[in-house]
Amino acid sequence: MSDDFFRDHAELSRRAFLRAGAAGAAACGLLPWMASAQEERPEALRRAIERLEYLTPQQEFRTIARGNPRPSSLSQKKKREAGLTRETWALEVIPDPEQASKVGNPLTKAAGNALDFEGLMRMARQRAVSFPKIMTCNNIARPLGMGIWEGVPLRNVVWLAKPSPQVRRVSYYGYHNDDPKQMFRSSLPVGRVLEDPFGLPPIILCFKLNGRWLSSRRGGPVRIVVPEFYGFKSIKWVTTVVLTPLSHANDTYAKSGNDIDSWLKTFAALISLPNPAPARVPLPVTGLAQVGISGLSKVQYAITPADTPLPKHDPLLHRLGWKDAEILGPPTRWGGDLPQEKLPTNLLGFDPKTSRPKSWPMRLTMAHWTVLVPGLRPGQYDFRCRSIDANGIAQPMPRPFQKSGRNRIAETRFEVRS
Ligand SMILES: Nc1nc2c(c(=O)[nH]1)N[C@H]1C(S)=C(S)[C@@H](COP(=O)(O)O)O[C@H]1N2
Ligand SMILES: [Mo]
Repeated sequence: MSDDFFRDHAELSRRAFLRAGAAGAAACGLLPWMASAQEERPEALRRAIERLEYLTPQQEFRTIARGNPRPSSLSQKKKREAGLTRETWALEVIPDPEQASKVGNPLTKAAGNALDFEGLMRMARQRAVSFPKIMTCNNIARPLGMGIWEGVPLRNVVWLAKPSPQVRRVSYYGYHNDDPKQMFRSSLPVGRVLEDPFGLPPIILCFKLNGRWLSSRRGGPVRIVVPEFYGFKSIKWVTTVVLTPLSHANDTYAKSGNDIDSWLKTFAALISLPNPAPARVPLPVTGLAQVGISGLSKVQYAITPADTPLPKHDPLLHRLGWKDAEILGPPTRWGGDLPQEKLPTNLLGFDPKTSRPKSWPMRLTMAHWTVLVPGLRPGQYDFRCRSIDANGIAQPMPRPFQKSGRNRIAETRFEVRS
């Protein structure tokens, strides 16, 4: 696990260095985080912070994909045949073949009125929305990537099909090698598709990520993106939307014991910590916090010598001696390989005049955090970090169940050498 952290970290720093060079960036006043705060930081911490990148370039997302072969690995010719290119993509919106159900105007390839990419782009001119969202698999301790997702609200396409008032859920799946056993399906209540509660962004048919066409590996040409859920609701290579009177979920992911109604949780993870670390020297530490549906008020850390017993009768580690880390504000350079390094305009949650977030940290995204740990004597130690959500609840509460989204308190063993 920690090996992965350090490898990711090393790759990030190399790329950041190649792209700008910290000195050059500083000279142009382009430091990634508020320069005034940065100037007051010790050199080592400043360098660790400068290596952080807020948005993840498409090709650096981690991929979770079923399918043999995976749709993204097909040849260009096969992709064209399968409708996995922008020129050949077509979306069907149909009644549920397994239920007695009707749709006023089904969109089908057979009838020649399936929605093609050009049709989607026509809708996009009027209706496209963009929002920041972190993509995380509920079974994995670290987010897969942080992106700005652009698309057309799914409801606009649902309305084209003239749903009957009996529709209760919208279920959808993607290309699966025409093999029913490989189908990976997800679903939502029809109300969530038609209306956005409490300022949530809409469910979208997504065609751009970080300002560029959605790549085949990320589920292009078009995937569903659901802002408030873990990754399994965001179906890639989407081909079919089913309007069903079924009153319950029929997600494929439920079959493997996953809690398919669980919103994104808040949790903290470590990015970098020197290991082995020099003795009696302050140590720069960086990390990220996923900001779930319950927001984020604090990130805390605790360091314990590896051989001391943990407090008794305290399974949630409330009494570990937690100290506050610093949550970093919004970056001034967003990373993510954005075209011209510019955020898309009309980004939900951002001020259109200044292109700055209206609030911070933003729910359903992430924030970086940092701390300079006072020098330690030689030995083995455990570093832990945890989040406190905006309701004041410490990780792993209020929903500690792993299959509802992994949020155990992260721990990393490290060594201090003289
Ligand atoms: N068609 C399809 N969509 C899919 C999947 C899949 O296997 N097939 N995996 C899902 C799961 S479990 C996750 S966590 C996310 C991962 O998205 P990413 O690969 O873009 O990071 O995609 C989701 N969408
Ligand atoms: Mo997943």
